[in-house]
Amino acid sequence: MKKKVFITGVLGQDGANMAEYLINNTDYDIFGMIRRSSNPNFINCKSFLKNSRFKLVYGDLSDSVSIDSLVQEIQPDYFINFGAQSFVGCSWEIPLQTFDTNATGVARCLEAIRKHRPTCRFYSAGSSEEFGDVTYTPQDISHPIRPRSPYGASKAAARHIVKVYRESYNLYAVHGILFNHEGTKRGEEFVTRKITKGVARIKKAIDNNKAFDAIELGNLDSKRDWSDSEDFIDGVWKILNQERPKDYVLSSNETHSIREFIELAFKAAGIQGAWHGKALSEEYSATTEYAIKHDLNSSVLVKINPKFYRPAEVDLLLGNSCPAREELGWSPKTSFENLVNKMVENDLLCS
Ligand code: GDR
Repeated sequence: MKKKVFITGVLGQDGANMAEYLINNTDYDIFGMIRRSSNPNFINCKSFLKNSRFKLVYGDLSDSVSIDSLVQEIQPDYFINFGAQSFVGCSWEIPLQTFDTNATGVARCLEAIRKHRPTCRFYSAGSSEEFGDVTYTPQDISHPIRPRSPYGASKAAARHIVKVYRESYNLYAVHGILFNHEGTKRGEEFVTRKITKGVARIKKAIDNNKAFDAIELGNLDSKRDWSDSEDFIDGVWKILNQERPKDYVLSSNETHSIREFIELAFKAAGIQGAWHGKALSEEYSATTEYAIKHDLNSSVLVKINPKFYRPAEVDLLLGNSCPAREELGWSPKTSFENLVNKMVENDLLCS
């Protein structure tokens, strides 16, 4: 009988990339869970939505009845939980919903598996946000849990409950610690996509001799370890298919600032810029030469808006994914520069 994979969060970046990966690399049947919404966005699923091996099902991580029934009915061989309130910045505004979906939601999944399908392999999407205000660099799987946001705390709680169920009930349940991962399916509120969409908007305006507004961002000082989501999906699948369950870190093992991302993104669109000013007055502007050549009214490309600052920040993330590389034979293929170029090219085409 064909194996069955149940994926939550299938409309999001990672869920859609995982469904696409499994359609292309296995003959398994895929069940993608979506929440009831009057206006669902299927843009990330367009390549497989009509595939005969893919089926959409309704459910909600906050509703144990739905999770329980779905596991009982489908009897999945793999349960991959990418459903989440995944936006750190918003987690201070909706801390309880964040915790309920990201932590209690994981307990609901594990309970359903324990009761109805204990042989099912479970993946919990953990995050480098669990490390928070880091005590050493690079961060590996043994780094202490020191979250700085309700989001980070919710993912840390999920990690604990996965361990408890794995050890108490002998389930194949793993919690992968994934550092930042981006791509052309990335949500527009995350800083990378906000930048690449903004660059494409500004480039289009310049090409059409129109005025444009600068991209407004918050803290430019934080540093992140960015990879391509598609590379991570292969790593997640390898984590799920070991002989024995074990948690791993997935990361690029490089760190870059938001400023570096901005510089590369404008460069990819052929726009030359430079930094001016400090703190809240800092701006990234087109160089004088570029502004004259393109007859720009305003040359400001990026400016600071304090509303995008967070109540507490994770300043530096840099992962150590050597164990995943050595033990799983996994490694990321896309470099930081190629990731930025790919995202900008995609947004230039779509703008
Ligand atoms: P992050 O990603 O919080 O690292 O979590 P995000 O892209 O939201 O922020 C990265 C850094 O950029 C700074 N920043 C801004 N961020 C956003 N979103 N918007 C802005 O305007 C802006 N200006 C500056 C942030 O302060 C932060 O330092 C991501 C998510 O995908 C999580 O779900 C995942 O678990 C972790 O990565 C690993």
